Formats: sequence, structure tokens, C-alpha cells
Amino acid sequence: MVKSKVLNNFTFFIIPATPKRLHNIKQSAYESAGAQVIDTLEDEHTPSHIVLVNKEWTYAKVLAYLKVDELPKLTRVVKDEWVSRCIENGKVVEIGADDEILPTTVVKNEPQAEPSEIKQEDKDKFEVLPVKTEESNESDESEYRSNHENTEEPTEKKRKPARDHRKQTGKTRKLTWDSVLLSQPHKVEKTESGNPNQLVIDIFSHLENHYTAAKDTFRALAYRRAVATLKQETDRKITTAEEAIKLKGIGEHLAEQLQEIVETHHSERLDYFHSKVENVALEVLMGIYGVGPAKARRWVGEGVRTLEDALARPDLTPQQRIGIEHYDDFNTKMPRAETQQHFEIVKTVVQKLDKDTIVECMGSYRRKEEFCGDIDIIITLPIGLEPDTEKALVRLREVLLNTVVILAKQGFLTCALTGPDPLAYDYNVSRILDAVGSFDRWYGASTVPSNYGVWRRIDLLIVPPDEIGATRLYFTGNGLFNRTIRLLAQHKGFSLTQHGLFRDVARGKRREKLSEGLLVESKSEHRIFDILEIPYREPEERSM
Ligand code: DCT
Ligand code: MG
Repeated sequence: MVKSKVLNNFTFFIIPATPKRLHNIKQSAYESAGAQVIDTLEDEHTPSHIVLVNKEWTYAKVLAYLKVDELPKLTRVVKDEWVSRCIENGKVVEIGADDEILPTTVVKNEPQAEPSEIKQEDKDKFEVLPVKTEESNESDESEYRSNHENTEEPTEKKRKPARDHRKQTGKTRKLTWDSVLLSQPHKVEKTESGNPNQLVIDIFSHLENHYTAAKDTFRALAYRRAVATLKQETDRKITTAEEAIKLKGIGEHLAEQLQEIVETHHSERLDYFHSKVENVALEVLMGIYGVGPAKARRWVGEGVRTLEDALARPDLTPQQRIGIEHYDDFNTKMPRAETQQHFEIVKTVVQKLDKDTIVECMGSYRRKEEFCGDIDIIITLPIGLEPDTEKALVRLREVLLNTVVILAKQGFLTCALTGPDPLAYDYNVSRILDAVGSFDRWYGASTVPSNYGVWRRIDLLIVPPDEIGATRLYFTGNGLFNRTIRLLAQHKGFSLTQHGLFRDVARGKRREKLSEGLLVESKSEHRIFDILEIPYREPEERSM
């Protein structure tokens, strides 16, 4: 049995300390106590804490060092003394006021000091959570950007001098780290078209792609959040940085860019990216199904510039070939009504095969988005109907396989991307089962009569009945919401996966699980919210 360790749930990024020996000593002490210590900031590894060994560092200096405008909401910057105290005490002790480095609100010379404003909804939050007295507000971005621009990009000097669009907040209380989930969610107005801020949304989305390709996760996240916020602004056009800065998730830096785009219909930053043919190629290649940032970078490094170049790659997989042949189909969202048609066709066949099954459409469809990128379908049985999970899965697998065969024969399913290709087995279910044995997902493409010939991405997944709550939570998303709630769970000592909410998960140095931990809840989505002490959010309130 693996012993659970005090820092088990934490991922640390240690700001390199001098001398190097000191750094190494700290790192190995933290790892011995169960923490994962990472040395790059990548998407899969958002640090829970940035640890300062050299204590004179300011928040601004940390941002400058990391070359980011802001840190992920849940990441805290702490001094190493706090970590040492946790190790000494054998438990996670509270982070004291002196232990944490927080963003400072700089008092500008402008004479507009106004009393601090805390919205009622935020005040409500403070009652639920431990409160710190600090000088920040949740959507603050750092003012300190002068020396942490990526040198590959237009420098700050080239831009207009940064203005402070924020109201001077004076001494206000910092929103606690999980406030993002406790706050009153917006009901998202679901339109892709007709949003008066569409140009900014498009340009910010491009920038997000570029930063994802460049592995600059924090910036990518910042743009993603800004896009999510602007998508909610369906009734008014945001035209000035002053207006933009008041919106959730938009800091000064992005607000400036918004104004630039509105005024010039251009973004200097995006123009710069697009001035490099490699960057354009990267963005194009990343749009191919089955090509992630790493492969796209490798291909670009080897001279690939266009989809035609990619087609000639010897290492192109059959799935990637389909991704190129149906590039536009897969990169265009479909209206919700079309998603529903795909879903109904699948549901009808599944329930004809097994009337007990539960068939639901997840992802953006469940979040009631007006446009969906693909069709995410889960298939399960009612809890308790088939108490033996293995038996339930065998039953569901057969249903899924028969469904795929029937729908492929009908021409509704047009190709297999993950999971058995029924065509390759003459649509013979037993032959497929003999060949592939067990499988729990089938990804492919489908087309409906009303839009025949346009292929949509479709994912079919079978779910153990007892895991339905956790799976619903995971597959509803969106991705940003999932990230946030997972991190929150981690901060509270849990581990949240699509299989369930667990506690006492022992982890190794690279965060790999050494034990599954104890299952706390997996059947009910509502219960998972309850246990995490977050007010339940309807699916349509989970688009972040
Ligand atoms: N998901 C996640 N993290 C990701 C991607 C997906 O947690 N990086 C989860 C949340 C949504 C679910 O999987 C389905 O994924 P997608 O179909 O990619 O997302 P979607 O929200 O349905 O959006 P789209 O309309 O683009 O399909
Ligand atoms: Mg989807």
C-alpha cells in the first residue's frame, strides 16, 4: 500500500533559485513529500503553486520571469517557508499572509481614486470562503509587462503606452481562488453569428491557436477566457479598452488589443504572427484531425507549409488523411439542429437494439450552444439494472458495435477514426469482436440526409452505469470549466476524473497515480458539486 504524502495533491513550479545546489535540494525535498515539481509550464501541468526560494521576488518579477501577463486563476505564488512548514507539520497548513505573494494594485498618478467596489455577488462569495485582505481583484492582469514580452513578438515599446483602465480599487479584498466556480454564472446567450464583437472573437481565437502552438499555455488561456467572455456579450459592442477591462477575464493588456482591433480592424500581434509563413502553416496543420501542436511543429520544422505538403508526408496516418480530405467539414461548426439530427439517428438505433439503454448528447450540445463542433454521445444503462459492471459493459459494447455496423451500412457513419472500421470486417459483428476484443469508444464521422455529403465528427462512448455522474460532468465541459473544477478538486484534496471523484490518491513524482484512491462519488453530477461545495451549475452555465 502506497503511503499518501503531505504534498501529494500539489504541482510546484520552483522559480530557479541560486545557488543551483539550493534549488536541487528544495526540489528533491518537495518531491519526497509527494509534490510534482515541473520545470515547464505546459497545458497538462498547470502548477498549483509557484514556489519562491529567493524571497525578494515580487509578483511582477515572477510574471516577467515566466513571460506571462497573468497566472492561471488557481495558481498561487508562495514562499518556500510555507512548503517547509507543511512538510514539518506533516499536513497542509494554511497559507499565511506573509507566505503568499499577491499582485499589487499600483496607484497611478491619475487622480481618480474611487472607493473600492465589491459586487454583491462577490460579497456573497466571501461569506462562503476564507477571505484574505489583499490589494487585488480577480480580473487583474499585471501592469508590469514592459520587460516580459516574448522577443519574437512586437515589443511593448512599439505599442501605445499602457494605460490604466481600471478603476483605482484601493484596498480591496482579493477574490479567493475558487471564486470563479462559486460566482454566479452567466446564462450564456448562444449565438455564433450576430455577435457584434465577432471580429475581436475571431482574432483572439487565432491568437489563442498561435499561443497553443507555441506551448505558451498561459497566454493561450488568457485569450480563451476573453473569447468566452465576449461570446456572452451578444447585445452590445465593446469598443473601448475602458469597457473591456470591466469584463470578467479581460485584463488591461487584452483590453488594449480589443480597442486596437475595433479601431483598426487589425491586430498588430496577429499580423506579426501571420507575417511568418511558419506560423500560418502551424495554424493550418493544427486544424487537421489527429495533428496536435507537437506534430505540427515537427512538420513545420521539416518544411511542411500546406495541406498538400502534409498529404505527401510518409508518416501521415489514415486518420490524418481523412482529416485533410475533410478539413473544412471538420473545422466548421454545425447548427445545433443538425447535431440533434445526428443524435436522434444514433439514439433510435441504439434503443431499438436495447430498449433499456440511456443515450445522451453531451459537449456543446448539452450546454445548449447554438453551434456544435461535433456530436458527443454517451450510452449507458440505468444504475442498478445490471449491477455487475463488467456484464453491463459487455452488453453495452455489443450494442455499440451493432449500432456502428447498422449505421455504417446505412451510409450515416462515413468513416472510422478510433475503434473498429466495420467496412474492414465486412460489417460482421462477431468478426470485429474477435479481432478487436474490448473497446469502449468509437470515433468517426457521420452525415445526415438534410446536409448529405458534409461529414461531421461523431464520438460514441459507452459508460459504466455507476460512473454516469462523473462522465456527464466531464463530457459536458467545456474544457476550461473542466480544468477549473479539476484544479479546485485537487486543491481540496480530491482527484476528479471522468470516472469519479476520488480522495487519497497517491501520486508519483510525475503525478502518475500510484493508487486509485478511494471513490467518493461517481453516480451523481449534483453530488460531486455538493461534495466540492460548489453551487450546481446547469450545463448551459458551464461555457467559460
Ligand atoms: N474536454 C475537456 N478538455 C478538452 C477537450 C474536451 O475536458 N481539452 C471535454 C469537455 C467537453 C467534452 O470533452 C467534449 O469535447 P469537445 O467535443 O472537444 O468540446 P465541446 O465542448 O463539445 O465543443 P465543440 O462544440 O467544439 O465540440
Ligand atoms: Mg463536442
